[in-house]
Amino acid sequence: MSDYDLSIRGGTVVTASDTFRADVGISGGRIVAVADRVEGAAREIDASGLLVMPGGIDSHVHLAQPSSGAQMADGFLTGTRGAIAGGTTTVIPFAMQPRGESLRAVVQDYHKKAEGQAFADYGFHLIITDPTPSVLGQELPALVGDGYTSFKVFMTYADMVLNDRELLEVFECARKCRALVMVHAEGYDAIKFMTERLEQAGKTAPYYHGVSRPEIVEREAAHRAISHAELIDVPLMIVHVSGREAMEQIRWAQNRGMKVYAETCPQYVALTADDMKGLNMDDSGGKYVCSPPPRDHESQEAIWQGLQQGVFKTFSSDHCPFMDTSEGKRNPQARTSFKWVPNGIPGVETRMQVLWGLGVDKGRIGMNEFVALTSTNHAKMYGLYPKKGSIAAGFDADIVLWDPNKKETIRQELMHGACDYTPYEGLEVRGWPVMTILRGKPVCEEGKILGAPGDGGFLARAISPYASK
Ligand code: DUC
Ligand code: ZN
Ligand code: ZN
Repeated sequence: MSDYDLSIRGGTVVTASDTFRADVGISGGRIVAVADRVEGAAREIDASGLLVMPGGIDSHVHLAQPSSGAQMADGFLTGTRGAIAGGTTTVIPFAMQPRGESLRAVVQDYHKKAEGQAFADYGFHLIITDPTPSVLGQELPALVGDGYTSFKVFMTYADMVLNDRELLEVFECARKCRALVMVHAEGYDAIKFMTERLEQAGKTAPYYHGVSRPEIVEREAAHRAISHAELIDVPLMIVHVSGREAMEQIRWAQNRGMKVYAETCPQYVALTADDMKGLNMDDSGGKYVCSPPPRDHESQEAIWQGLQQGVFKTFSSDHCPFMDTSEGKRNPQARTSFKWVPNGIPGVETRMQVLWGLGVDKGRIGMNEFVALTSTNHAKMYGLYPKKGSIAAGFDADIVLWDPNKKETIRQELMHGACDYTPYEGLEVRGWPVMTILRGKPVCEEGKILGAPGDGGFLARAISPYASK
């Protein structure tokens, strides 16, 4: 009998706080030893020259989510296949409540979509679009008790927007049941107004998507959400922050001692509004349409400052993939106006490489910050710690072996999801995942998938320590 099922030997362990040389011993899917020497394993992996980091946790992805006018490119199978190929072992997608439907039914339906399909572990956030008395009084508190401990609300989109009264009611409910509220902060009326004016002027190409929702619109909504949270005295997570304007509102709240947290994403450090250019509908600008939209180089620098200064707790992909075909980005309606181009871009497989390549390799952030931003803080924020998110005895053996010297050019032919393009095509990076291990099982090596659908399981999550006042 071996002492361990698997050992990872000779590597450098990197956690959110430390970097040190150690072997890692794994038994029963868990880390059981982190020591100078771990010997006597049934299988040994030589990690010399590699970094041994916690598997990525991507707490903001959309898989198999219904969307008007276009079908999402990834379900659980292909989306999580991309995740493991990119070094991510846990994802938290959204179970979205269409208006008029019961939250519980939505969650059951979402479980059916995921069951037996996933290559990575997964939890669910909820999306609340219809905060009826029964949703807020019964369904939501019961679901929080069952491990769906966070939910998102929208301040824009006709079919999802909540008005101020509804936001306050939902925040009050979150406070009572200690759920963590995530907010999409963009103001509905301002976007609608801007869109109408642009369309009247014949400005309908994808580029005008960005013009219709400038940073001011995001800043206003962020401030409004923060004010509502202060009124109710509830913590808040503002997701997909795109630039300086909203970030300054968040920093202002944080400096006042408020529990306002923030997330940013690869598109806000690697893309700009110019990527949506091409002034007619046949150009490929739609491939970069997401919300909030990518901004400019000055905004990218602001986001780096926020990452360096701790304004942002998490770096997530906001993976929301649509094909660049008539089924997705170029659907017939989308060709008539930017307002119909489905909002979202793929990114779950490239999130870690973008942050390492542009962040760690360029000296903007350190390796420990990288681990915090891509794994540990997600686990802590969303009730998965101390099961996920670090390399220490007792944690699930979710590990990425990372080659900090491997140069690669991000390109579609390397991808493992179902989407037909990557918005980061041509980006040259140094730093790449060479092996991904899920609960002690190597599931991807050098881009080759070794895992199987169903390797990943559902994670009921604990109450977030960040959600409590
Ligand atoms: N919000 C997201 O979180 N993802 C994609 C589109 C959007 O509006
Ligand atoms: Zn959003
Ligand atoms: Zn999203």
